[in-house]
Amino acid sequence: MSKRKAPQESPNEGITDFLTELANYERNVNRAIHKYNAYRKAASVISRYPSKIRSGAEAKKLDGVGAKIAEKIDEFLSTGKLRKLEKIRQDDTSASINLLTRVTGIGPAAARKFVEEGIKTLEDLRKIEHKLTHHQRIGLKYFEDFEKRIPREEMLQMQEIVLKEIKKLDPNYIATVCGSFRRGADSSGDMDVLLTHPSFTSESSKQGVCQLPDKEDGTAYPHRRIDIRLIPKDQYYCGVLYFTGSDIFNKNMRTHALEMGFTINEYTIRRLGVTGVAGEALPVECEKDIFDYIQWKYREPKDRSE
Ligand code: DCP
Ligand code: MN
Ligand code: MG
Repeated sequence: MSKRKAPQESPNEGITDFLTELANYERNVNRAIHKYNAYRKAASVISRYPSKIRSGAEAKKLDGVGAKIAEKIDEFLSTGKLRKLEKIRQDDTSASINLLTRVTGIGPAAARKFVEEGIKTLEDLRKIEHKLTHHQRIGLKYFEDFEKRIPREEMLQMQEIVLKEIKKLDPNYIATVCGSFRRGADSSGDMDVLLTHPSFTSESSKQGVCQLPDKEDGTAYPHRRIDIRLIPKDQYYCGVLYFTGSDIFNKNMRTHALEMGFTINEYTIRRLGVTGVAGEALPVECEKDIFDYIQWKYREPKDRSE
């Protein structure tokens, strides 16, 4: 998974930027996932609003913008900043936790633990490399490269190479590049590859690095992050659906599923009994099967931003 979201062109970029910063703060520092989701949702709906927002009240008409966020928008529009964010930025612990979570493989819990141990910078991390997981070590080594977005053109080249290598290992592999790439994004934070094989029954996940051969003018490409997940065949399409996202789309789809009496996760779709207990995993042969169970019209990956 990637930590950098694609920048979105919008007349309300100032607002969506501060909402995203608040969202990350809630997730990384407070581990308040509901607040994180609320800010993300508000940022997402505002980023698609076509005209410049003039007041909190105007924003509040949008689904996902409540009174508290409207108030912050008013403060931002009249003063050009937010006191809450200014304070957060000045707080040493928050700033350190935020920095460390930018290393892939370091989540909010690990970041807090490091900071409490006095490990606050990338330099500090390098000194305790032996204590890091393999994933974290890769994240630290390629910190700058991994923050760069990957243009679609490069994703296409990487896809060709990765799929060819996989087929070479065994032509029976089934692989799909999911994530923002599958949704048609112009650029991606990483490459999310889902892999299955008719004979595989247990899941595993690997963090890889790839670098395209140098460009014709001799300059080198940055190192890119590849998330490869091996998934049992019977769970493959629930995995493809989940890892195609977006995360907001996934959340909406799950909410609808619950209303229809189903529970969906990255592995299975199951029917909920009257007592709320989930039954056996239902058979799934393609993504559309999952939409059909919950009586939702099929949506192409490019139409799954929310
Ligand atoms: N996902 C999710 N909930 C999360 C994290 C991920 O539903 N908390 C799903 C939806 C994402 C997919 O996994 O689309 C891949 O995760 P990424 O973080 O790689 O997100 P994207 O590929 O969508 O964006 P990016 O281009 O930034 O990598
Ligand atoms: Mn990813
Ligand atoms: Mg991705």
